[in-house]
Amino acid sequence: MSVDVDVIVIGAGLAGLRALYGFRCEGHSTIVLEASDEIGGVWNFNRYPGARCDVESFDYSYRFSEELEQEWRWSERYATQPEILRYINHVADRFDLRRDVKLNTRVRQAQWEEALCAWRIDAEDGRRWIARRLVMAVGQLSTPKDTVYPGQDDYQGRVIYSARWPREPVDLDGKRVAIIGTGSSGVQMTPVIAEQAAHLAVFQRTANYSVPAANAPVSDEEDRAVKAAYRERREKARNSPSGLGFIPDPRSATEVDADERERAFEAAWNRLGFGFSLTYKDILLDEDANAIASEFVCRKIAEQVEDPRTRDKLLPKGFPFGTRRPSVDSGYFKTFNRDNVRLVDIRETPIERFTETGIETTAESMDFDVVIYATGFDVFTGSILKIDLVGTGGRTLSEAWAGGPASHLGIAVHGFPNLFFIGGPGSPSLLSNVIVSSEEQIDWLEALLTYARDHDLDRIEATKQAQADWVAHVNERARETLYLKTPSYYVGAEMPGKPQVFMPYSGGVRGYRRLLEKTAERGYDGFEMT
Ligand code: N01
Repeated sequence: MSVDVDVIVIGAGLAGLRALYGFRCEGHSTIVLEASDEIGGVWNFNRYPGARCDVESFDYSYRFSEELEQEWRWSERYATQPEILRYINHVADRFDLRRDVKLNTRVRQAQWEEALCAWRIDAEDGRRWIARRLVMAVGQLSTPKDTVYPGQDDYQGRVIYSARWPREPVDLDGKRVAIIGTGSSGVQMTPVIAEQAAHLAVFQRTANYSVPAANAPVSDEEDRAVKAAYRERREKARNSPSGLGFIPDPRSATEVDADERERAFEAAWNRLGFGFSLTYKDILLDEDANAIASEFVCRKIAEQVEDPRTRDKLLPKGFPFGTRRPSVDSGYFKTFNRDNVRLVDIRETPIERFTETGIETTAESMDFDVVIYATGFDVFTGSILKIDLVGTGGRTLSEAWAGGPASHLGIAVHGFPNLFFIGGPGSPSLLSNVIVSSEEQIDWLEALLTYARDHDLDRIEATKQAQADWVAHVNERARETLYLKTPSYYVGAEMPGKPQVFMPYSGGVRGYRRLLEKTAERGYDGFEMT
C-alpha cells in the first residue's frame, strides 16, 4: 500500500467543496468523496416546498473569491434551495472542482495505518484510497431521523421525509396532507403546502419560537450597494459573534427603557430574522433579559393567530427563546387562520399508529393522501459516526465519543492523527452562520497542512491535555449561556440514548477565530507534530 493523495475530504457540500478549493490552491492533492450522485450536501437533499436559507444570501455565500461574490446575483434576500444549489454548482464549475469529486462514493470505514502514517479509506463498493490526511465535511444536519410510527407499513398513502425529498415534482394539489414536526423544516413548508393541499394537518409536539424572515427580492440598487462594500460586510460578519454581522446592543435588555426596547425589538422583528436574538447582548445569556424577549415574541405570535385555542397551542412554553434553534418563517402562524389548515397537538393527543388510510391519535382517526416527516436529524455526530473511523490502537471514534464528542478546537481528536473536522462538535458550527465559521476553519487547516508539509511533519495529533482543556472551555462558555436550560439538539436531546452534552462552541465566531490564530502563532501548541 502506498499513499495515493495528500488529502481526502468526505462530503461535497459547501464545506467540502471549499476545502477542496483551498487545499488545492496550497498544492495539496485532494479528492472529495461524496455519497450522493450530486454535489451540494444538505441543499441537494432538502428539496421540500418552501426550503430556503434563514441567513441572508449575501452572507450565506463564500467569501474566498471577490470575483465570485461580484459575479453572482442573488435574487432574494433569503435564497431558496434551488438557487443555493445553482450557486454551489456554479462554484464547482467556475473553479473546476468537479474533476476531484468522486460522486456515488459512500465511505464505509476509515482506518489509521500507523506504518504508513496515513488513512486507509474504504468505500462501500470496495474502492480504496490511502490519504495522508482525512477531513470530515459531512455536515451537522445530514443524517435524517428515521421516524417510524407503528402501522406505517400498512398505510396505503405516500410517506415522504423532508430531508430526502424526491427530485421529481410531488403533486400535492388537492391532496389531504399531514406534516409531522414543527422545527425549521416544518415551519418553512407549512405555508407553501397549505396553498396547494385540499387539507393540511400539522402535527406539533413542541411549539417553537419563530421570527419573520422579512424576505424580499434583491433590487439592483441593493445588489450594487452590497457589492460596493462587500469586503467590509465580510469583515463585519467575521468579527461578529454569530457570523451574521450583527453586533448586539452592548446593554442588557433589562437596563433599557421599556419604550426604547419595544422600538428596538419592533425594528429587529421586522428586519433581522435570525438576528432578532442579538438585539441585546444578553438575550441568550440572562434569564430576565430573555424573558423580556420571549414575551415580545409570544405577543407577536399571538397577534397573528385568530382562533384562541390554536393560538394558545402555537405559543412556545417552558423554555427560553433561542435555546432551541428558533425558526425564521414566511407566514407560518397566519397559515393556521386558513380554513383548510389545522393544528394537531400531539402532546395532548399523541399519535398512536398509522392506519391504512391515515393517522390515528388518542382522540381521532384522520385520512391522508400524503404524510410528510419533518422530524429532524441525528445532529452533529450522526453523519460522522455512521462511518467506522478507527484510530490508533484500533480504537473507534464511537468508542472515544461514547460519553459525547471531545476534540481539540472542534478540529482534531486525540488518538486520531491527521483527521480533521469542519463544522463539527466543539466548533461554532450550528450556533453561527456556518459558512463563515467553516471558511475560518478551512483557512486555518490549509495553513496547518502547509506548515506541516514545509517542516516535514507527517503526523499531527491533538494532545490529550489540549483536548481536555478545550472540552472544559466549551463547557465553561456554555454555562455562561441559557442553552443548558432546554433539552435541544445542542445538548443531544433529539435522539434517545445520545450522550447529553453541549456540542457546539458558544464562544462566538470572532472569539473562536482568535483562538485558532493564537494556536497557529504559538506553532500549533496543543498538537504533537512529528
Ligand atoms: O428539525 P428539528 P428540522 N413525532 O429537529 C418533531 C436547520 N434547518 O429539520 O421538538 C413527532 O428542528 C420535533 O418535536 P420535538 C436548522 O438548523 C435550516 O425542522 O422533538 N414529532 C420538532 O418539532 C434547524 O434547526 C433551515 O418535540 C417529532 C421537529 O419534529 C435544523 O435544520 C431549514 C418526532 C424536528 O425539528 C433542523 O430543522 C430547515 C416524532 N417522533 C432546517 N421527532 C434553513 O432555513 C421529532 N419531532 C436554513
